[in-house]
Amino acid sequence: MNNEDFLEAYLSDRQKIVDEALQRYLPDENNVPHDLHNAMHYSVFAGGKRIRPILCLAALEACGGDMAPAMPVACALELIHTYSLIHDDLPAMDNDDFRRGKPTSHKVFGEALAILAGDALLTEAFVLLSRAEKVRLAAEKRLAVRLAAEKRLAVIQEIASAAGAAGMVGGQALDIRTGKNSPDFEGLQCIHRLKTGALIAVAVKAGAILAGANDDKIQSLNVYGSHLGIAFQISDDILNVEGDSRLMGKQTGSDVASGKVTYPTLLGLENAKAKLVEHVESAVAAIEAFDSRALPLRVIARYIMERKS
Ligand code: GRG
Repeated sequence: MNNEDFLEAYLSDRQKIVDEALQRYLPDENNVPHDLHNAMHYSVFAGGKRIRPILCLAALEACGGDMAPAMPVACALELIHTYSLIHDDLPAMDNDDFRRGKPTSHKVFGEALAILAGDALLTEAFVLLSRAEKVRLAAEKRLAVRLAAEKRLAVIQEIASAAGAAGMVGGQALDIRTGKNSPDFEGLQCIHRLKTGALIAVAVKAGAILAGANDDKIQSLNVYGSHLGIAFQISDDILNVEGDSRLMGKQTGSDVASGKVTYPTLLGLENAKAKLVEHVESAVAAIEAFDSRALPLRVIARYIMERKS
């Protein structure tokens, strides 16, 4: 199997596992209040790629960890990501009507409910993070293993700070404040290291912590995740310039039209592409010492460079 076929099979298998877990973990759509639960389900199952949970599981796998007890953590990352997109699309922020080819949450449910659906997803993520997944090791013995409390706490702290004012929310605030104010390259890197990079980097780091990896490995994976996070944002900016709007499920060209400063507008398209390659290569180099169990992380890094949506 070549790397491309491997990646396709790997992503589709992991997406299926994550989707099944999300169906199990998310409060039932029929719960009261119906419209709130409907709005939560609408955005969680609107066709996301599940890249953050997949990265968490791939890092775990690279460190020899067991996937089942980590599923609530992987899914919590997706809930936080989904909340951030719902709020990012609001009229007070990016005011976007479409995401993933579908009307955005506030277009379907109204602004107030979209805000609340985002709030509820963020809160639900911490319900999941603090929850211990029971894993039946042997059906007849009904054995259960739970994530050790200290690992769970370390992961909760890492994810909370990556999602909050020192991470994603802080990056969004910087972006809103300085985005159009022509930030220089350093300013742009700072915004995206926080806004997009922090959650991607912590997804990888959480996987390593859950697997019980040593400090060296956690550090290497953190470097991998940080480069990948920036690479992800650069590729998103490039797709906004030359991506296929049908594959993206949203209008392309919006960054230039709105005068937003992005990697391509700041560096030029070719230099932005070169930066993307640089970050992907640095990510892959950071995990050079890992064995073949890190193959998914290596191919995902290449995928970030070549993705079409
Ligand atoms: C509102 C607190 C708050 C934060 C919003 C991440 C973010 C912060 C906004 C998203 C802006 C954006 C489009 C950034 C580009 C990179 C990115 C996060 C793309 C969307 O992530 P994907 O491609 O989405 O993983 P899917 O649809 O696959 O889930």
